[in-house]
Amino acid sequence: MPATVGVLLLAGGGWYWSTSLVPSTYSVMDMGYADFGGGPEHEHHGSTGTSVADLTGPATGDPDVDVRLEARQQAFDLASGERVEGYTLNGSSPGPEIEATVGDLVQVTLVDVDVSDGITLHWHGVDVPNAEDGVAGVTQDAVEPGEEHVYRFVAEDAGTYWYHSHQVSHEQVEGGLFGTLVVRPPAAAGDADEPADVVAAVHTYSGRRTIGGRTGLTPVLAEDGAPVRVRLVNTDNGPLRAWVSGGPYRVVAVDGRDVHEPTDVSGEGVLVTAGGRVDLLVTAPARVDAGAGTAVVVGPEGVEVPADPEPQERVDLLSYGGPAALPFDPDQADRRFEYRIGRRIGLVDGEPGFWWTINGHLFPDVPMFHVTEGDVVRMTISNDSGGVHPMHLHGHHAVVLSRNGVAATGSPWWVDSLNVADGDSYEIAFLADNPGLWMDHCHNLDHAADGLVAHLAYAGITEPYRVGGSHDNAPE
Ligand SMILES: [Cu+2]
Repeated sequence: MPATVGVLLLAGGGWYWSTSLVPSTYSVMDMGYADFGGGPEHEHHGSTGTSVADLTGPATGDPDVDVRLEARQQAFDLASGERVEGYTLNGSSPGPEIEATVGDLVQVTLVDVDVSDGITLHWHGVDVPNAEDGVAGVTQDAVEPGEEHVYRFVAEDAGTYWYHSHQVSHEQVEGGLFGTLVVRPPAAAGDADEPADVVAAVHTYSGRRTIGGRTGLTPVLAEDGAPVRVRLVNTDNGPLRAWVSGGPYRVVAVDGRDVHEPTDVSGEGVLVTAGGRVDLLVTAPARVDAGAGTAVVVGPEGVEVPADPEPQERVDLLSYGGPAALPFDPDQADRRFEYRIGRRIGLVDGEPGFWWTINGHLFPDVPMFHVTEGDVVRMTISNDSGGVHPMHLHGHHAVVLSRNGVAATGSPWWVDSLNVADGDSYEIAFLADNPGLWMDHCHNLDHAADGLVAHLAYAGITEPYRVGGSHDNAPE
């Protein structure tokens, strides 16, 4: 090969290599390229405007729920006794179950006792004000050992939620730095007619599937014939397939939003998106299996409910339940975005690999979705990457309009976490009603760490935080 050609090739390769590098510290506002979704364009590197740091919950007022969570990196015993290496909150994983009633001011003081990478807490599915969202380098700095951070927000929507670290999240969440949050409607507080209620957070610790940190069976006492609400929370990276034995059941809520006119289900299981929640209403005696030998068994003391084999079919939320009016008109969309997930060979941060792409682009050269407060936004999320991607937009709930061209006909299907299987294409819509800077990423946290991350930015927002930097902020 002539020397000049070799030099040119080397120079070309060097250019690709250097443009793939991720700076050691940067503002996510400067990532990638602006995408205005066909709507009005605005200044998108604004130095004036409202700072993310100022978009807090109520600064004053006595909290109705006041929790202090101390995070440690340690070996600990699961509720079922097995010893694992990971992270705890107040000495256990999952951390404490936080309970609130709609309208409550929730205050959580997060203390990093000895987690050397630093920590945060993200309120998954709770559409909190931006500064309470708990994303290191985006909405706050990571909380370092010896430091604490106070989160304050009003619990506005009843439902099943969870909280987890959003600093080095692919390690910390898998290692157990999470817990659940349940917000109940005011009428339910102390109402004897309300069904019994159990939270079933499914998590795999070092290869051990658990419910509430327990391998095997989790008994829940209930009289024969009593309705029981089982709140499934999928805290793992992959989709959870659950099913019910012992009689028909109903899917009464998805991602913290009630299903309208749910109907009885038999012979079908449910899929819970990674990061997502599905609330089931079962009648005792019943058994809810979450795979790998884990199950919640509901009934009188000592009851045994044989497990049916896992059904082949699963409830299709596209057509389940009855339709209801939406709070906005998706046909009057102000912006339309595409979030097309693929995979190709290339360089990310100088490393050759077979990387996820967004609209054909590799991290960090990915779209920044820009909106203005009040916009009705449509987004098509499609996946041709060979993997499953649980897509999670922070700070908003979106309604599913269609899958693979088939329009939704059931209850409005609201999601904060949507399982997008390989080959699938979903159209969703949401109202841009929560100003700030929000992650819009894959909740298979290993995929996020590999660059399947974009952001939604509102006009007029400024970003004081930096990924990297002196706090080593590393949200993924
Ligand atoms: Cu993914």
